[in-house]
Amino acid sequence: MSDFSPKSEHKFTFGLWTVGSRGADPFGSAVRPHKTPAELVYLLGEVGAYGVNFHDNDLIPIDATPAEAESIKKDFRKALADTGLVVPMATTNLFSDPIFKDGAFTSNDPKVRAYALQKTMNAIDLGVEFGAKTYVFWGGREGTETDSSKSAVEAVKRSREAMNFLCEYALDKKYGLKFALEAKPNEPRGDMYNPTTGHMLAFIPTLDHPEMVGVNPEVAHEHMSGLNFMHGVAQAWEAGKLFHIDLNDQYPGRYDQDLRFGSRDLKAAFYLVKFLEDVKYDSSRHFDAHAYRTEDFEGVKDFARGCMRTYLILKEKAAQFNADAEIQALLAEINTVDGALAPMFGKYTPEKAAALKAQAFDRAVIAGRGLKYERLDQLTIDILTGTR
Ligand code: GLT
Ligand code: MN
Ligand code: MN
Repeated sequence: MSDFSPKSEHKFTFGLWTVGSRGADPFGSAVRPHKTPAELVYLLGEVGAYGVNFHDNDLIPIDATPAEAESIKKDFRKALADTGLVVPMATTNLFSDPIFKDGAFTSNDPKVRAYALQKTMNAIDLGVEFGAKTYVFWGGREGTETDSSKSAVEAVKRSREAMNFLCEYALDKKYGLKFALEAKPNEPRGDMYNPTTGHMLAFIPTLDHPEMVGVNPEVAHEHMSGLNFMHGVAQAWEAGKLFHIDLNDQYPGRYDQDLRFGSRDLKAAFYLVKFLEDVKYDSSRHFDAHAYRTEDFEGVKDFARGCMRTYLILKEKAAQFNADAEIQALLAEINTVDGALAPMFGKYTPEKAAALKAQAFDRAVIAGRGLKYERLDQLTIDILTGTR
């Protein structure tokens, strides 16, 4: 029997807002009672998570007095010590309070932009106090319903100015933080700026400190756009920018579902896990998802255990795929090596260009070869369904 129990080496983390979600949606109120941050840490300890992440206001309500804040922090710190959970990531809530109704860093109102910077600096201090090494930015309200209201170019400039300011702040304080930008195409705004991981990857090199800024791609957010999530993750990885990842699931073309990891598109989840394991991704595997609204807190534990279990099952399936002789033979056949052509590839030289131009290609013969991808895909299905 395989062991699918989570261990610290897997770096499975959950946000306080994930297991703490009370199941409210735009059509109905909360179905689960409030749990304190400390209670949620004990819940995560019980299911075997490695770490917990938070927004400033998941931990400390926006209107808490300094005394209340201290007491919450004390209980939270004790829960972390009791369970051994760590805080690898923290973030700022720049979307819930009405002040952010038209954005935070991209708001037209300089008072809102200034408040967003102040709130983020305080939240960074709080995250660092609990040991966070990665700081996530999700611009939940950075967008529009009507493009009559804002300049999209100005929004990019304002976003850049805010990120540059906050990078300098973290450097000034010697926090050793990495920033991870999280994209989403829409919801809660009609349209959001920097809507995909690809947009974020294009934005980062325009910053003053691109080396400390990467991405936090989320499965659901790219599936909402109809994109292949693993491809975006691979591009971020190749660029050295995969600092963090939000795992969940999502049907394309729907509202933000935040489903249990792997519960909707098992095949996409398989390719993602296989990718992360093949490249030896070593940061948090953060489940940014919610239990169904039908669940009580026992169901929330089922949900959290399910996220981790599915990941580990798919990790085993990936190892099986890599060890499968027939699959590897097919892959070797597909990835042919042609020694005669090798000298024509790579960095341009006029000689290579001339050699390529002189080369004869038999298009019909080359195109006539079947690639056996049907067989390869069915073998993948056989592995995923446990029939192989
Ligand atoms: C919010 C959002 C998530 C983000 C979180 C970080 S908050 O739940 O839906 O995708 O990662 O701000
Ligand atoms: Mn997320
Ligand atoms: Mn989401």
